[in-house]
Amino acid sequence: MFLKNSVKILHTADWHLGLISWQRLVGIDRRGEQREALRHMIQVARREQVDLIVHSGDLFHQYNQPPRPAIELAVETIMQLRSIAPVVWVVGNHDWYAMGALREAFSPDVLILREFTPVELPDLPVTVFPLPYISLSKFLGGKTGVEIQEQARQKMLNIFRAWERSMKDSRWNVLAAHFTLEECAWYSQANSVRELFLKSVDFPVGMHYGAFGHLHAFIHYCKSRFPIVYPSPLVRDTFQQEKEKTGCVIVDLTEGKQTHVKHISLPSVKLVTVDVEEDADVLKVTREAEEMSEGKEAYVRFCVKSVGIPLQLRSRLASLGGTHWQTVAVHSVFPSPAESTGDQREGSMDIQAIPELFSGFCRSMGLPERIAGLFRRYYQEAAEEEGRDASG
Ligand SMILES: [Mn+2]
Repeated sequence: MFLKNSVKILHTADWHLGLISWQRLVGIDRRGEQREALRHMIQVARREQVDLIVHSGDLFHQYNQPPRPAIELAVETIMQLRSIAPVVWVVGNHDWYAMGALREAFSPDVLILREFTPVELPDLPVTVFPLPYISLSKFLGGKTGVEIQEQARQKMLNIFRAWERSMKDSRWNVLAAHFTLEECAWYSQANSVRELFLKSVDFPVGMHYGAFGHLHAFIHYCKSRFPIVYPSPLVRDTFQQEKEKTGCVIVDLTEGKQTHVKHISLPSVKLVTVDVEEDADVLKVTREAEEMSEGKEAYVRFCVKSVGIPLQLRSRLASLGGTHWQTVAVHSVFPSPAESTGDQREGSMDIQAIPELFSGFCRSMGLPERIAGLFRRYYQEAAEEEGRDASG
């Protein structure tokens, strides 16, 4: 018989308790939604009879003191989970400053990992290798400049080498990290200037599972020596995640078998984008939002195909809502001739569109046409200057 047999883990991350979304227009407190999702997560942990719960960071949203109700929800949930199985929490980028307020909140048997030191769990054949979030400049002691990714990589490799001494054949080695895996760096949360990117090839041999957090999506990366998983966030916090899953994962580690990873969706509010023509009929737009939310609770964003949205239309759209849905954002999207697709559409525009965009902005703000004219002139001059430089 093997010492380690099998172990079942509930892996979660990115709860962002305290999150208030879409503050520019309305400010939606997501606490109710988060509470509901967590209530289900506790049921999942109980039903699956998990042996361990790993939280891979961003328990809280606020960098500073999280609001009291968020702390209460965190403590309540963590303590309930703790009654089912041991809880390990690896600190994420959003958690650092909240720690001060929390040191006393959790019972000492909730393991809060803030250092890169491996921890052998006392009652389970599991060793956790923690990588709590640290910014690039902090990791390198304030150093900046070129090749900082490479410098950071070397330093990280030294840590991994030291870890190898803590790896035992008789235990499950679980990497718990709040970082971007370079292979997944195309996700929107990744930022190579501020953040250290990890390469899967660098991780020490002998790891069994990578419990990651930080990228807000369900990602099951299988091209490394062991599965690396981002379990998805608790709620969708931006419209870029409109199509992404939310929830947690159940991981089955069994001796002699392939690691089994199962995503569990938890209830969360739908996000719906409705495209609107500049001269659209508001009734028709309302019907469309109604249909697209499919009778489910939804937060709706209107994307108006126009350079700058007339104030009246903006406020009409902002006030729309139904029994299940409400408007949380009104955006202006530049209508491109080759209808771009996907989430990049807000950023994709022709450079010549900028004066148009600005004059649309002036109209909607009630600024005199003269200002738009001046802008157009200086913009053209700058563009020509730039052209001369390029050819010379
Ligand atoms: Mn996060």
